[in-house]
Amino acid sequence: AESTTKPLYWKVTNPTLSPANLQDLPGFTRSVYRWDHALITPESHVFSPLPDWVNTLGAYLITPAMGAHFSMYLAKMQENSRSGLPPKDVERYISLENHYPEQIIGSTETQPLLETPGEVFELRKLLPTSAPYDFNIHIMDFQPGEYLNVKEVHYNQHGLLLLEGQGIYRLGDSWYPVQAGDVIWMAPFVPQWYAALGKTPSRYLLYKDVNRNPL
Ligand code: UGY
Ligand code: MN
Repeated sequence: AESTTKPLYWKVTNPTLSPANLQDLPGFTRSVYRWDHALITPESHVFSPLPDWVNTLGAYLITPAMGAHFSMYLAKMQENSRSGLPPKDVERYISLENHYPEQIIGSTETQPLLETPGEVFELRKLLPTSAPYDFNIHIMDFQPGEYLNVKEVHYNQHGLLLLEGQGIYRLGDSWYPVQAGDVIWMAPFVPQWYAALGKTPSRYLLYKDVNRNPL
């Protein structure tokens, strides 16, 4: 069991770079905001009431104001909370004539494992891959020590939420230690690479725009 009182000089006896130390250092954050990527870590999350939602606090972590073409946010809901409809004057997705996306309800565990040629991570998709859907949400699992073989550079954008584990994320020329709870925005063509580290598996959730001609 975790003791509630910390030993004397515990910051000295813990490695300087242990997350517990860094979290507690006044004014320090691992968050960064660059033109082609952002890392938004939990100590930077700012919650406020979500417009059009009932009894819900939200933290917008990725929005078009930073260069993204989508938004991603955390919503803290309780029993008496209700979600809001999308704003009327905002087209959320690029629709295709005669193709209609349906409401999808499911869970990660019931989605099949998909082929990932040349890669070792496990992949599940939460949405159908058919034409009506102009994005997908991937769930990617890495065992400790596993990493992306492709040093990806591609036209798609990403919004990432690290659900479990820890590792190193390369974004452009920067290398970021990341842990569960961290959020990343990746602009089109930003070089990206992940290696899962530590003793526990990594799992992340990934928004990716697909199925539309980028021209
Ligand atoms: O599908 C993808 O683009 C995914 N492998 N990218 C990523 O994990 N950064
Ligand atoms: Mn990618």
